[in-house]
Amino acid sequence: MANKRRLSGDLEVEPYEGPSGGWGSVRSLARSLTREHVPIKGSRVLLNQNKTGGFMCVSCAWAKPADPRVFEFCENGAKATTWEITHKRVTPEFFAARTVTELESWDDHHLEAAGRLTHPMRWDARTDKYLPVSWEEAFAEIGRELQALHPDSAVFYTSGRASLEASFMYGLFARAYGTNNLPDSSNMCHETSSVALPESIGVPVGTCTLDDFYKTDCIFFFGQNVGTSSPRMLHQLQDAARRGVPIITFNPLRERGLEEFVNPQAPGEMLTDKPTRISSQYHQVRSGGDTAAIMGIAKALLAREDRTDATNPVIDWAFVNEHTHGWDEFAEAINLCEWSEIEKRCGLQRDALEAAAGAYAQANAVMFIYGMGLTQHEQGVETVQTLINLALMRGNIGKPGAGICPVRGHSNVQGQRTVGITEKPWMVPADKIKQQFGIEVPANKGLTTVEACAKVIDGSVRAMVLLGGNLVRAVPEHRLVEPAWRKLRLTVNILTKLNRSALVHGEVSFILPCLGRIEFDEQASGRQATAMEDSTGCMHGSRGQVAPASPHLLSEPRIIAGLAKAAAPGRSIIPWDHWVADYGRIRDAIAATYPDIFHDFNARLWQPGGFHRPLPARERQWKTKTGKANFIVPASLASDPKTETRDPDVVQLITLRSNGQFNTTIYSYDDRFRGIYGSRYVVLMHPRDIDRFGLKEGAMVTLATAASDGVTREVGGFRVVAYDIPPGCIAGYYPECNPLLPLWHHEKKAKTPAAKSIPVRVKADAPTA
Ligand SMILES: Nc1nc2c(c(=O)[nH]1)N[C@H]1C(S)=C(S)[C@@H](COP(=O)(O)OP(=O)(O)OC[C@H]3O[C@@H](n4cnc5c(=O)[nH]c(N)nc54)[C@H](O)[C@@H]3O)O[C@H]1N2
Ligand SMILES: Nc1nc2c(c(=O)[nH]1)N[C@H]1C(S)=C(S)[C@@H](COP(=O)(O)OP(=O)(O)OC[C@H]3O[C@@H](n4cnc5c(=O)[nH]c(N)nc54)[C@H](O)[C@@H]3O)O[C@H]1N2
Ligand SMILES: [Mo]
Repeated sequence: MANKRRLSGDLEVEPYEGPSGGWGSVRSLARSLTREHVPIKGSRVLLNQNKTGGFMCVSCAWAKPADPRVFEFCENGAKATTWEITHKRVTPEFFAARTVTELESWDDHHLEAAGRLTHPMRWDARTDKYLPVSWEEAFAEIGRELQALHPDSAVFYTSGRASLEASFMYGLFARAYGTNNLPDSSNMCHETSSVALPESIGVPVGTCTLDDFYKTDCIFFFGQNVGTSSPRMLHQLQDAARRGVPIITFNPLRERGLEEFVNPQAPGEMLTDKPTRISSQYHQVRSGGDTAAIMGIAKALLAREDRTDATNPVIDWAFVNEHTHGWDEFAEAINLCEWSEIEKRCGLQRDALEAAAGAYAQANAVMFIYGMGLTQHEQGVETVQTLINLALMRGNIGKPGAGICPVRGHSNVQGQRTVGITEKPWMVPADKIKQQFGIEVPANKGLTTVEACAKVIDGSVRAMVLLGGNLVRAVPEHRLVEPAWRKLRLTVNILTKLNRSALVHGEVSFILPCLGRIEFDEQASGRQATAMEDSTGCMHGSRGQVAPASPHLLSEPRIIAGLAKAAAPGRSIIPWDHWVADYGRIRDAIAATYPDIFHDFNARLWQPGGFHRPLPARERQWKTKTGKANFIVPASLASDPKTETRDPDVVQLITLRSNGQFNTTIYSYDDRFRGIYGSRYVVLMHPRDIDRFGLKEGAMVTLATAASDGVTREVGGFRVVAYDIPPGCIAGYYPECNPLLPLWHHEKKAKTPAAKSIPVRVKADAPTA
């Protein structure tokens, strides 16, 4: 699949042979600075990115070191910064010139590229336009609308960017109003981890910190695209690789960031352009084949154990005996797995899995890193738990250089859960909330994202309040969700930029524009800071750096206070305005509610490198039902048993992010590391499948979901691109492929949409004359 090919007017494909990082990322950064018209100021702001006293990146949640580099940001973090501090504006005049129906024809890129929202707006039915409204009127009307509804028919969604302070207030507001309907982006993301990890090891988050990268002997890397999704981690991976640490990767696609890296901040490296290899073994597992692959590695380990003498065991018996529960059942399950079945399910050969087991057996301290490739499957919880089983076999939880490391997405998605954004009332300290804030936490469980969509479709949800994000685009089943969304009574979008969720609106609809994290946030007591938790359970403070995009913007805490006072008056004893005047008071309230994690919050926030939450599993204390770390036997070797089919015409569609996007924010139509330029309407396919389906590269195809529930799910206009991907698996981009994802195709327990394995058929489009 060599060489540059032009496959249509827009689409060009040229396999990317370079490393991740390197000159390519410097050029890409320069382009985004120019495009957003922020050359000088932008580059100064970047110096304060992810530094103590500076601001925390609005892109991914990867850990921020205590001793940062001069430039502690990556190409994608810089893109996110320039995207937020752009000089382009979406003003009342912008809206006056266009109806909402007209704006609906704009794509995701053009909507956000129009710039920052400047004024609160209310949709006007007569003209089909958003018209300016005062903040007071907006709060009062939203308050009246919400008060007229049953609280459980309103949903309060959060995207994972909102700060600890805003998230804490938002959770209290929803509960004071009377509902636990607090889904968040995590419901589409690492909710799988939030369910899997507590059952296995008694903590809801990963156990690794940055320090472990410097002590580890081996890294297993499953289903995470580091070069695009968390590029700053490449520094730690590069350091490990240079020490000779094996990095063993499982991913259906050969992602460049997992192959080679040149540190764009190391002048020597840039001059010689000599990349560091990242993965030492690369296993192109079939989508959904990870449980089988991990069971194969476990089987190979057990076989080694049988061959070695008792003085040098492969299994860490001391750990297994003292710290774990369920070994016998797990060992029996391993013995019952046939190699032929394992190979068929994961598409990898036995000797490949034995090689992975060999590296594992030789390493003393091993880290297990994973992302959406494991979580977004029907049985993702079991896959994650099987991975933990593998870690437990050699005592790799709770020792330096070892542990489990789910790589979280949004910059504070982990923290939101920590401070009470959850639909599960038993996850919050109801007694403390009652006592301190006079709020009765409703007893009934609220809605997850998928459940909320189902209830929008059946009409029982009437109001959607979105604290950030672009829910209409991010969820599955667009064809059913969008028309139902338009029948909502109330939609409220608290946003920085215009997106589709503000256009697909209810009878009463508001856009409430807020400050971004990079902007100064002035309140009565002066300039405010906020806090967030990174992927390694570490809290950091963040201070704005630039003047707000418009004088009419309010901060998220202030907007939440406005909504709470209007929609839930007298339902709490929270002094909302007093809190907003000084966010330190919100942090004191967080500390009083969650003292184990946040004691002395204000004092500790500005320590270099932040402060870590306590994690009992790191100390080998197991807060599980058995009081031990649990081996949990997966029910099936397949990660997607329900939708698996023997029909050879049905392939598994993986929905991917490109290097030119942050979720539904589409910076550009290019995906440099995959060599795809100019269009996102592509489907990556193995050449054998292209032949088998009688297609040619560049052919236009329609994808149709293979499901027999009477709903037609089709998207056309994709160009076929020949790609190194396992036969039987194809890949396309999220969110363009989301109409193909049935709402019911989700993780069994966690309800995370199974976006990495959608069963589809490929049909050639009739050639246009
Ligand atoms: N630039 C950028 N950064 C981001 C984001 C972004 O959109 N753009 N999004 C943020 C968010 S919210 C999140 S959650 C994270 C997401 O970051 P990731 O976890 O990296 O998510 P994806 O890019 O969706 O896909 C992950 C990888 O899983 C692989 N994969 C797919 N199916 C399987 C499978 O069955 N098994 C295995 N082993 N691998 C599989 C894919 O090939 C891909 O490389 O990134 C965050 N950071
Ligand atoms: N098929 C498929 N679907 C997926 C996924 C997948 O891999 N495949 N991934 C899932 C995952 S992991 C996630 S996390 C979700 C993402 O779902 P969301 O978090 O809902 O979506 P984003 O695209 O991150 O939201 C972007 C919007 O956030 C707003 N915004 C940006 N900054 C701020 C801010 O500071 N404050 C406020 N209030 N608003 C702000 C902007 O207006 C922007 O338009 O999508 C999920 N959907
Ligand atoms: Mo995510």
